[in-house]
Amino acid sequence: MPVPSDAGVRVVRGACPHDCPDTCALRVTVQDGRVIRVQGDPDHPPTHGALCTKVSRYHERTHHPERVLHPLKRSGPKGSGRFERIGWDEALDTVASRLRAIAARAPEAVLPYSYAGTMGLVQGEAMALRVFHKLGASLLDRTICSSAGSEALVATYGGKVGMHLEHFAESRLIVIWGSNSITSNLHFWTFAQQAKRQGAKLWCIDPRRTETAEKCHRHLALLPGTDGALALALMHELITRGWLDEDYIERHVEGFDALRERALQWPPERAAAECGLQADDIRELAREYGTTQPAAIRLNYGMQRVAGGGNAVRLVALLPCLTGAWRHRAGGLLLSSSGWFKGVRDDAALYRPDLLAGPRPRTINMVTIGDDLLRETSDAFGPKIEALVVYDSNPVAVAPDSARVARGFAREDLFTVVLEHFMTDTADHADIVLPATTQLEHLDVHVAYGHTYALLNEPAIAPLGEARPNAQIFRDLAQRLGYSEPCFADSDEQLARAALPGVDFDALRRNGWVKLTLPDAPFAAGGFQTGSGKAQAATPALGVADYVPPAEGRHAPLAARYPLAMISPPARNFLNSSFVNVRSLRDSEREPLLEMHPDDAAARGIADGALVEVFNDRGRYHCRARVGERARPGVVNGLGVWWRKFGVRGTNVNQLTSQRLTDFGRGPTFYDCRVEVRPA
Ligand SMILES: Nc1nc2c(c(=O)[nH]1)N[C@H]1C(S)=C(S)[C@@H](COP(=O)(O)OP(=O)(O)OC[C@H]3O[C@@H](n4cnc5c(=O)[nH]c(N)nc54)[C@H](O)[C@@H]3O)O[C@H]1N2
Ligand SMILES: Nc1nc2c(c(=O)[nH]1)N[C@H]1C(S)=C(S)[C@@H](COP(=O)(O)OP(=O)(O)OC[C@H]3O[C@@H](n4cnc5c(=O)[nH]c(N)nc54)[C@H](O)[C@@H]3O)O[C@H]1N2
Ligand SMILES: [Mo]
Repeated sequence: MPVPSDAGVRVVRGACPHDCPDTCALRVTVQDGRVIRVQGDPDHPPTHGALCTKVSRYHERTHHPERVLHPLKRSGPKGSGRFERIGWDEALDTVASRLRAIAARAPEAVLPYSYAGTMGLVQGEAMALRVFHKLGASLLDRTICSSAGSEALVATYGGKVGMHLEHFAESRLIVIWGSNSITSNLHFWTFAQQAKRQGAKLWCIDPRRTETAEKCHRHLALLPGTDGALALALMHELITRGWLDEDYIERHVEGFDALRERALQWPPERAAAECGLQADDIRELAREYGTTQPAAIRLNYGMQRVAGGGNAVRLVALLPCLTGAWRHRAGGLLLSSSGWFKGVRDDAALYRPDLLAGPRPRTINMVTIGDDLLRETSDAFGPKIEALVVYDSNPVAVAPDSARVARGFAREDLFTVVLEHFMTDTADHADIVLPATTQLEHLDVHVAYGHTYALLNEPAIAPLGEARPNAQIFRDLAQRLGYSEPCFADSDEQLARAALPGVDFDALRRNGWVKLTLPDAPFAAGGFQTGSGKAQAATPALGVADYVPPAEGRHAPLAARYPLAMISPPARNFLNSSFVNVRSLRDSEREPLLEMHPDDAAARGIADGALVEVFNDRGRYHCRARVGERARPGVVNGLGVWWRKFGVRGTNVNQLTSQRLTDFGRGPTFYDCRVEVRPA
């Protein structure tokens, strides 16, 4: 892949690499080897020429004075952040020899840890998984975000599929459920606004009064983790008022009788008590949802990070099947569109699971890294984790129960390699830091989970300093490990072509993006991706979808000592823990905050702006109280995800969250967390 020349001003086609449903098409302006502007592609329908504040500052991140631009080796105690510069040869030789020595005894003692720092198919897992498969390293269950909802959606529709983003513009009723769209799905919000201007009614279901909730006509601020009860009460009303599409149910829904029986146990009064809502508001939403067509639901992952998150997604996903909303292209539901790409991808060609020789290695869940790094060798667990290779992730900041995570990363006997752009909380704990390129410096291809376009990202500038693309770092490592299969020599362009055999690569090169060819109203006549072609309300293996209350809800014994529920949703100017170190964006967020309702604050003698201690049995976290109506009574909002080292006392909100897993998908329960607050 030739790197473009440095002279003059050029505009290069790119794609936003971040973990966000929008996956924007970019136009990157380069002058004299520097990126001077990053803009949204006006021709790409979902992007519509607009970018979020963060990504329009992407060049500030790439050309940041604190970029890690050379390999580093630790020269102080773990976590001290003291490092010295070394060359690539020394760095790669050290990593290869340590991994080889450990793998010779116990390959599963090596663990890769990665998530979606980049969503690119080339710089994400392609070469990395080939290397770890060949090494026989432990497998990683990549569950930290969406696996509860994803598995639940697959259980219901047979795939991670839903409405087309663009069709929300034609909906008459939109329910925005567990999503702060203006913060985390801005390009959906554009279409919702279009619908609103044409008279559509917008409802928002979110414990927090977000900027999105403020702009909807109605906001139901339910207690976290109670969405399943609300969905059942809506069904109760649809059933008892006769707002069902009996014909659609008869032909295209499996297990409705069992579901009906469940829903009849949830009159609005019962759900109102469980959810902390008014029964009349539930009735009103049910009436509007049951009598308006086309009606659309934008569900997002915010509501599935609780003990019953999977069942809640099953229940909500069944609503449009009961009213026949799917008959219209502007009706139905969107949680994820990523399953639509199945037909054009070839994951086996990319990730080469065939390189896994011998017995299948054990799987470690990334959510429980806090506990797992502290485990000794045992029959049940297998070998103690001796080496960790982290890329595209910042687990010391983003994983739950972070006091334990930090303790694990501080182990002197753990060999830790971190591929990064910056000295994050995780990189501070590395033995070897390897400098990685950013999206502006490497080639990649992308699919999306909030729309149905594949995208290409061309490198805009040459790698800065001695940074290398992830794929190249793993190629270099494979060579030092003596791996001679031809797949370890594949170039980035070969990987890009192998990733998406169903997409015309030359068209991607010409336009920057290609739209998938899909039916307009995918389930108008059923045709779900399940075995039977029906949406599944109940299956023999899973039983009927049901409400599973939060593990740390109001009725949990823990609630006596910790009377407040805490959620920790994304801050608008950060993306998880990315961008926290970009000055202009951090200045907009100012400092770590806990939003509290005035009643809860007054009861504890806490004034707006006071320093508070938020605590539970897992730890304590200090931040500023922001007293106001964004928080509902009984719920506090600790906006995420700050770097610990920018925190008041070197911690962040994950000091409080638990490693407990969801009912589906072995996912995290970040928003199922009880705390108490006192003035610090
Ligand atoms: N600016 C910005 N954009 C982002 C991100 C970011 O950090 N910052 N993160 C990205 C990532 S990783 C993802 S996964 C996507 C999706 O990101 P998500 O993490 O799903 O974020 P949101 O869509 O904002 O949804 C969170 C919303 O759900 C609400 N919520 C919390 N608990 C509950 C509950 O029990 N029930 C209901 N109904 N609502 C609840 C929160 O208050 C919040 O407003 O967005 C991506 N986009
Ligand atoms: N309390 C709380 N915790 C949360 C959440 C929450 O809402 N509340 N959200 C959760 C969710 S939804 C998610 S998805 C996870 C996200 O957790 P992570 O996937 O760890 O996301 P980030 O914090 O953005 O960290 C990504 C890191 O990858 C690096 N990176 C980016 N591109 C590249 C690259 O090309 N190469 C290399 N080597 N590195 C790169 C970035 O510099 C950054 O430090 O966090 C979860 N944690
Ligand atoms: Mo996420």
